[in-house]
Amino acid sequence: MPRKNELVRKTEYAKKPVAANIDTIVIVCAVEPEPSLDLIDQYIVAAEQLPADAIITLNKIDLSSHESILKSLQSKYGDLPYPIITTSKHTSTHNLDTLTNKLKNKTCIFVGQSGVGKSTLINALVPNLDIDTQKISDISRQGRHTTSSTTLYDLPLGGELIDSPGVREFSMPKLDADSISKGFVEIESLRNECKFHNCKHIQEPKCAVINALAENKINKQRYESYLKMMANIEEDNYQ
Ligand SMILES: Nc1nc2c(ncn2[C@@H]2O[C@H](COP(=O)(O)OP(=O)(O)OP(=O)(O)O)[C@@H](O)[C@H]2O)c(=O)[nH]1
Ligand SMILES: [Mg+2]
Ligand SMILES: [Zn+2]
Repeated sequence: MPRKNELVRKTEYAKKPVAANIDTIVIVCAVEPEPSLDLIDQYIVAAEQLPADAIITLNKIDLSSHESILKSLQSKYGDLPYPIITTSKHTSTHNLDTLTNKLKNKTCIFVGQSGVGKSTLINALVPNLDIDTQKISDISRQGRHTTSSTTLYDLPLGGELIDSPGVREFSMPKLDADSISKGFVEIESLRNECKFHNCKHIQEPKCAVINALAENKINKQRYESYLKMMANIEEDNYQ
């Protein structure tokens, strides 16, 4: 059947479609294992490219130290069009209604590091489900890659939730500079103010993004993620 979009992951040997016809990417982070901010930015770029909405959930907020992690997420993403929803399996109804409202009648994929609680959240949202979940390792404090395949479940109120295996890093297939900058909406929104229409916002003169950065109007970590992703394409081009 024709697909309106396709989320693709790059493995060592091939491009691998993960899911198709996605409306929303739910980027699940947790207090533990601690979020990888680079990974969140990569998923946001993927969402903008599909295109699909992105929601960030900070799970396990029953754990102490959740405040500083929430603060850092808010300072990085608070001004961007990606809602941040806090959740926890230990405060039974905690924000699950808010999440359900955003997900209903949509096809949503849950993505993120292993052990953040993707499967646990889906178990809580879909009655009578019993997807396998597993405690994170006591030693490494990382997940154990419990979910090994991508599976779609129906949401009772309408819509579909897709559980996916946790990733160490999400490797997107090679992207061109244009797709990367489109994935950083705050950078893209300044493009028309740069001197050069094809500005890459790296070292060009009269670049509105570099100016905005100096005035703290763009988050520095986001800009650094942007540079890292841009550097990867440059490297690929040389190979
Ligand atoms: N304290 C706490 N633990 C949670 C919460 N949500 C999930 N967990 C625990 O975190 C561990 C990992 O949860 P999973 O649902 O298996 O995580 P996952 O993201 O599906 O992991 P993979 O399938 O490996 O990608 C389990 O022991 C869960 O019980 C939460 O809100 N609070
Ligand atoms: Mg899982
Ligand atoms: Zn620029």
